[in-house]
Amino acid sequence: MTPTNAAAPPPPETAEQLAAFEARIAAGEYIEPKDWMPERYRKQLIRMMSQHAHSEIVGMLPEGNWITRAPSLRRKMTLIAKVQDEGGHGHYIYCATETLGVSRDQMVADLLSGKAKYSSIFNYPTLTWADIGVIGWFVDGAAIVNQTVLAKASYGPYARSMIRICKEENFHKRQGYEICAVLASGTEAQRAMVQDAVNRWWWPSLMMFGPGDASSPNSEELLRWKVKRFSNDELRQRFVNLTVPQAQAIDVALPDPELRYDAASGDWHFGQVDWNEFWQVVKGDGPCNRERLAARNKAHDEGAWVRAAAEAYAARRAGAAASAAA
Ligand code: BYC
Repeated sequence: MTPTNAAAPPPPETAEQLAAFEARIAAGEYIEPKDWMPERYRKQLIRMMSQHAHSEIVGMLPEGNWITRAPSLRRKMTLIAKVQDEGGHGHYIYCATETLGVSRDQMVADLLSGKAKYSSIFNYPTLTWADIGVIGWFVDGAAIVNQTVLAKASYGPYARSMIRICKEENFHKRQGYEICAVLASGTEAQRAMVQDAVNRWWWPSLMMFGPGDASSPNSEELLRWKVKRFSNDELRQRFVNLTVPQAQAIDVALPDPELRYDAASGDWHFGQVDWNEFWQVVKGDGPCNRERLAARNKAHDEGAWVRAAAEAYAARRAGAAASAAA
């Protein structure tokens, strides 16, 4: 849902302004914060980018849950660094979203109240160490497919924030795939553990790309304005095509009896995603929705003293600077 700021309504848009904007998009130009843009473009970006930022922040929770239980010091250090990176991604995207005229306080308030969405994938539990491997492999893998394209989105600050994020996601994916490869060539129990995690995360990972094209109300506008460059279904297919050979390489089965290679299209055909489950999770009724929101609210409440201290420090510095200038 779009965060709301109490601001004066924007002036009416003229046909000339709209035509000039569409021409810039058609010419492949980037739109920058101070450029004129239709109110609808601004709103769509605020919706999508704030959801993306929230996803990065909430996405720290399922993996953060395993930092104390990582099986070696190397794995622990890597996981801490990864979770920290995700926090950084959230901050870049919040900053990019603020350039559209919405405050971070408002975005955070909408997340904490449950009004704003974040990616469905983070409402599933991390039950074993293998889940950490599979999140890196599937979830960061899916994010790379989606975000590499968003690095060419028409809104400059969003596109630029994606460039560094994608570089970091590549490390994340490799560490996850490596965890899976090690487990898959390990003992019988380790093989069973990674197979179980793959079975649980495969379908929710396909849901990350959003509803099928026919049920995606925002796609038409976002594609026309070149925020999205490919449809939800196209990116989902690209992810499946990339991931099947990776699963074969480590001898792990993907839990889809319909999976088969279609030589005519060059695609891996896959079965039906359970869209009832998807909408249930998106509407707040997934396995961990309540737990995730409670954890974010608790962290926010417990961080009140940090925000107060930062504000007091900033006020003191501003006061000192003012006296020095006087
Ligand atoms: N989950 O018209 P549609 C990461 C909503 S984090 C929840 O197709 P759109 C990581 C959608 O918002 C990276 N909701 O929407 C972090 C819309 O509702 P509203 C996460 C979903 O925007 C930590 C409605 O369904 N990536 O990598 O055209 C650790 C209709 O959908 C979902 C991003 O955020 C979903 N999966 O397309 C590890 C990518 N899908 O707002 C890793 C940026 C749809 O109208 N976002 N909805 O009420 C996008 O690319 C697009 O927004 C989407 C959806 C493809 C997700």
